[in-house]
Amino acid sequence: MNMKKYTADTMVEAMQKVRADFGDHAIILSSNVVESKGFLGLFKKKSVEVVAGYDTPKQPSTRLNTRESLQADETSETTKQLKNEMAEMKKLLESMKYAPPVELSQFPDELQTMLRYLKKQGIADEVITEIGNSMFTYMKETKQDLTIDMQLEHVKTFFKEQIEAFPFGGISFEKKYINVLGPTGVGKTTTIAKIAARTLLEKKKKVGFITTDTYRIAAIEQLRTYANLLQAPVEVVYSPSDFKAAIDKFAHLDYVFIDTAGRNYKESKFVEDLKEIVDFTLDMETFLVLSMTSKEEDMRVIIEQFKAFQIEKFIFTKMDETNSIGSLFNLMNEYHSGVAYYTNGQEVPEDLEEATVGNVIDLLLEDLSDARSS
Ligand SMILES: Nc1nc2c(ncn2[C@@H]2O[C@H](COP(=O)(O)OP(=O)(O)OP(=O)(O)O)[C@@H](O)[C@H]2O)c(=O)[nH]1
Ligand SMILES: [Mg+2]
Repeated sequence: MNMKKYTADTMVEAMQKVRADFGDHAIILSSNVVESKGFLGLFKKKSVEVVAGYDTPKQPSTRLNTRESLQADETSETTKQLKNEMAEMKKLLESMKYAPPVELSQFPDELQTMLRYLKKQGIADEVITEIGNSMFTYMKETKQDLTIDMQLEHVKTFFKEQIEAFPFGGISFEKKYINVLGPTGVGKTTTIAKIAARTLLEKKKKVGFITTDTYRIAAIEQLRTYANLLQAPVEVVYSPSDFKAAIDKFAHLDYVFIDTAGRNYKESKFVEDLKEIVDFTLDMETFLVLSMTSKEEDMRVIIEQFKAFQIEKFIFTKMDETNSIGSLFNLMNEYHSGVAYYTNGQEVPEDLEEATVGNVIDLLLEDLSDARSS
């Protein structure tokens, strides 16, 4: 077997080099992430070291009588090799999936408060590294210290550039049906009641509610309570034909707010149930409601499950119950989706804010003053 060692900045680059030499027949024998010492402990650089090999293929046998046994031998040998290769690739892929954790100590002291703050907020490590690097570069190029206020401006600009292309703001008022989806207990019903109340009180529009949440009596009662306060009609639908009937009944209304049941949407069957009852082909805006108190990884699973729907924007609830909202930025970036509203309390309709690029960035950075004085 011919063997060769390759060093590259990324695994993708390393694999390109391997392929250039050995074609697609290369076997990865080992792979490592190595770290250069860097300068004064700064600029430590990670690179990937791969040892690859290429086995010269055996000459095909012409002896008919041993052909079968030889084939079996070769097949099991090849299968073994393939299996090893696949296990190796799997390991590599796993290690590539996760960016290495940010090492804050590699950055100058002046930047520590800001970077630690972002870390505490739960901003993704690769984003913190990018911010740290760009501030550090600026300091070196201008030979200037960055005061915390300058850093704040820098970070604001960074996030602004990152998110300003995404859609922000509440319902468009251009579509009659407004629908909220999301896991159990995140605040779907409360939030839709808040939005409907605003629509009725501020826009003076005729509104009504449809609920498909028939799993709990209390859920229907909860929505009825809000609807009664607004003197708005409610239809409870158990089937697609009920849904159709409710739509006909609400023909005279300006806006219809559709509340759905919170289920364990990690299970696809609940997602399918939703598709069955609600007619998503209507002139409809659909929002995915997520609670800021949920784990980012769990929210990610839910977002993946809801990819089957055309989700306009996120609605993030329970901002008041957490001090770390980094996941809001991480998820926006990852899924290129903006935010319609965020909610910060249980009061209907008060505790609802229409999201803008500016106010979500302010939310992220508002506790920095505490960090500065500590
Ligand atoms: N602190 C806080 N509580 C909230 C907020 N939004 C909703 N809640 C509370 O969260 C709880 C659940 O709210 P619901 O509106 O019933 O949530 P849901 O998503 O409709 O729940 P299911 O229909 O059971 O899936 C209630 O006690 C709400 O008052 C918020 O922004 N902040
Ligand atoms: Mg509900």
